[in-house]
Amino acid sequence: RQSHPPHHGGSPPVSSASPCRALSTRRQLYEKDFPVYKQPVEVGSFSLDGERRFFNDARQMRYFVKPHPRPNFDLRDGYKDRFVKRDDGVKEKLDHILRWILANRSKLQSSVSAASSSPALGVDIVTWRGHLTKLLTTPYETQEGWLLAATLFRGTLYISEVETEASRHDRDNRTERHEEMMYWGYKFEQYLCADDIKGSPNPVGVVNTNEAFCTVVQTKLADHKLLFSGEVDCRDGGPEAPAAPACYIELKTSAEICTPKQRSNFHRFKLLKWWAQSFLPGVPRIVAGFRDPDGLVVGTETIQISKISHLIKNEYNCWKPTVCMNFCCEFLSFVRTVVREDNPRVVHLFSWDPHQDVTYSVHRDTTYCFLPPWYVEGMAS
Ligand code: 0WD
Ligand code: CA
Repeated sequence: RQSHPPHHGGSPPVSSASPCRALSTRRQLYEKDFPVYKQPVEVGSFSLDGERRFFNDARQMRYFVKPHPRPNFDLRDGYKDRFVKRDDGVKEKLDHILRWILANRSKLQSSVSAASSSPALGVDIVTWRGHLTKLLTTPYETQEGWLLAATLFRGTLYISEVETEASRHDRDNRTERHEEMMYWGYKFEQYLCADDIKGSPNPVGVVNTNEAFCTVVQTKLADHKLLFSGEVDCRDGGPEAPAAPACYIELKTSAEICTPKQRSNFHRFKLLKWWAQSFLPGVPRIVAGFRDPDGLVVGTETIQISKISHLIKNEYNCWKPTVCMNFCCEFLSFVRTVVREDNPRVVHLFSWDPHQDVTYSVHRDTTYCFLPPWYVEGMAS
């Protein structure tokens, strides 16, 4: 049995008796019943254009076009001459979501009473879907830690990621091969997506990773009312397609699977990340492209999110969806217990490294502050 600090020496992971300073990420603590997770409802969407400008509409929505069963997509095509890459040194924090909230405040507040104890927005947590994905996979993560900044403002907790030193180092030291492989996922999207409902993909166009279509969903995890946004690759534009988010399709690429060992690793590591990311916003399926080492897509497969838990059941020592969801839920409870001061100038920085507990530090009027003045002032008027 692993040793761990005495202040949370057993279940429950957060002690209510003494002020809690840390949260355990040990898997066994979270092997409980699956928590209540309400069907996510899309409350809106927004778009970012080729220059990363925000639009309060769905102009960047794309439509899925079913590929040939044996496609011959060359994912390397255009990397040198038809690629506009987003500047990932620019940290946008929650800005786009905050813009969306200000523009759509009336839609959110309408159902909320004027009682001062309830959050003015009618939600407990605002964040990116990607940050929640990291929380879901934390009990199984052995490589990369994270830093999450939290601020309580008008009764709502905002959670925004801070880049770790290690991640900054990796970003500054990517190999040319890695840089190119990061392009492959976007190129795959271009082969499968049309800009118009009756259009066709344009594989000779420019890939611009500034462009994004993001859904905004509302849901509830146990007693946490969540509002989050996530980037969506495309939708099913057919006449039978269900309403959003059920019509959305996530596109992924992965190395071709040739051996039982590769299949097992795919189930144990990649499917965990894929499941967590799409389960959160209620995206029901993934279209995966399997590529060879030269970036040629040799086959595609549709994966239903609801079938992933069955697919992995035969893997020894595999991940469990309930552990992911219970950990995320306990982390949000932990944050809400710790962060009590309602103040846009205060940040609690939650920090986690693999094989460690989650800990935090408090920062007042520092560069960790992430709620911009235009948002704080916009919410006051
Ligand atoms: O720290 C972050 N992760 C931040 C993300 C900080 C500030 C902004 N963002 C936002 C961007 O506005 C972007 O549009 O990330 C948005 C996507 O958010 P998400 O859906 O919550 O992120 P995630 O689920 O991690 O990624 C979804 C897709 C990725 O697709 P794949 O299939 O590779 O998972 O969004 C892209 C990527 O294509 N992506 C990003 N785009 C912009 N900025 C980022 C990022 N930092 N990370 C992933
Ligand atoms: Ca994708």
